[in-house]
Amino acid sequence: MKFGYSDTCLDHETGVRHPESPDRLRAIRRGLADAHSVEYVEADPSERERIRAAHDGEYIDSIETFCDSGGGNWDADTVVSEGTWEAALASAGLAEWAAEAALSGSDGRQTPFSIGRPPGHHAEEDDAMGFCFFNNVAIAAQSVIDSGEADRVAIFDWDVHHGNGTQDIFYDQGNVFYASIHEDGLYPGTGDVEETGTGAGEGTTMNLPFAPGTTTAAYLAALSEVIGPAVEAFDPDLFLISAGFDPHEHDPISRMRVSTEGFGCLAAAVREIADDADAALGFVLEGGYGLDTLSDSVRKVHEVFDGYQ
Ligand code: OKS
Ligand code: ZN
Repeated sequence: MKFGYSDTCLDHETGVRHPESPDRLRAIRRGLADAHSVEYVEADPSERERIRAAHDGEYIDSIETFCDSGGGNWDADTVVSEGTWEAALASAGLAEWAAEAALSGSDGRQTPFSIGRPPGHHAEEDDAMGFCFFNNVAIAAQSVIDSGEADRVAIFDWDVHHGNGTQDIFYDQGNVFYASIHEDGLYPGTGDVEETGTGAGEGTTMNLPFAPGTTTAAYLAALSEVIGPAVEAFDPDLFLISAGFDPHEHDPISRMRVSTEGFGCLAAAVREIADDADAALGFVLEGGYGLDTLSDSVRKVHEVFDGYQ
């Protein structure tokens, strides 16, 4: 696979006991070190204009000012350092790259995977939360729509947490479909089955909250029976995966039970959906906090595309 990566994403410092650490990216790269066909692409950071595709201008300014002042706690979970501003722009830029690379992927059709941090799916139009500042996947989706590279984008979020930010940003839009499987009762508490969109977006949001302890098999059944048919009916040009690895059975902050092999199965399932929908496919990293489980699982996704060794 082609991995979007930038050292600048390491400059978002969260402190010694924070699970969303720069070591996550180092672990992923270590895990891929002896795999074939790994290519790293350092995409440009997002332009402020592109961040505006998903965020309020005053909010963007307030993040910049907070970083310039040295940072601190935005909320109890969401920590800012001086390097957060550049890292957040880099992370959004990598997601934009993934969307664009997927859509222009006639050259060998290498599936792009953006491994940026900070993650994005909790970030609202005008607020940071849950370790997220800019909603990387939303910026990527709206940017390729704004540029005319895509008319319709589907997003499937397999992170263990509900992507409240992504859902809200697109809640009233008919050109972006958002589907999430998440652990019921976990942070941030949104993502009820009854949240289905509004106005032009009615029916373009789909939430499947699953009980703690759910295994890979249930995820695969949901993909083949519910999410796959809905994505195919939506008929997107681009299918983006908000790929969090925190539903892993050994992740420290969730109780879901997807195995390392299981993430390979999820990757194969979304590839099949993209193929059936005739849509380009790209992955964008969200959460995942066990360093070994994260790196093993990303490697497993890579192997589904580029062969087992
Ligand atoms: C509440 C716990 C905060 C959890 C943040 C979740 C981050 C994440 N004190 N989102 O996908 O992985
Ligand atoms: Zn998560």
